[in-house]
Amino acid sequence: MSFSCYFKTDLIITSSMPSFLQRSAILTALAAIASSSMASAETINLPWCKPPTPGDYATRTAKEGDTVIFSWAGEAHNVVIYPSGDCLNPKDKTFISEMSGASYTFTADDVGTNTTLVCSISDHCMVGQKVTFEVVPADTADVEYDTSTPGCGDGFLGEPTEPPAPEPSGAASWGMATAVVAGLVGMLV
Ligand SMILES: [Cu+2]
Repeated sequence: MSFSCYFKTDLIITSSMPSFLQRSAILTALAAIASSSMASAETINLPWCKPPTPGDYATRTAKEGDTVIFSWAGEAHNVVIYPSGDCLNPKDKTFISEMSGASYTFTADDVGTNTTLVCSISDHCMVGQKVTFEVVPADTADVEYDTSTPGCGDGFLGEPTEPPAPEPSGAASWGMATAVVAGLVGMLV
């Protein structure tokens, strides 16, 4: 009686082990695929000015997880998200910063939308201190970045070469984690 019980338990263990190991192996492989298929996030350094002659920053593309850093010297500016894309309509605005080095990391919620950042000081937005990003998914390959400005110098991609450093932001890592989870769920379904 006791022998038969032991035998039965042994069978259950040996038959359930492989499926557990296979599951782990599949999940590990999926995680690797999800992370390798994601394009790496860019840091977009953008000089931020009131255009010397009225004009807008060209509408440009960024992907989820990318961070844009606005820098300026001298004249006071700020960075505020205007969901309306209209200088005269601040509805649901999000204040980012009034310090040079202001940064914003595009989130999963921004994907498929136009995210417009403006300077809300005086008439700055009205004369063109306003930039719109069309936000594409994090795994988009070959995004063409535009770091031009309407008259205050060209920006560049990569880490800032001098202070101020970007403000700490949890948005980048959160966006990254969301993308990995979303990728895994997509593959499992
Ligand atoms: Cu300004």
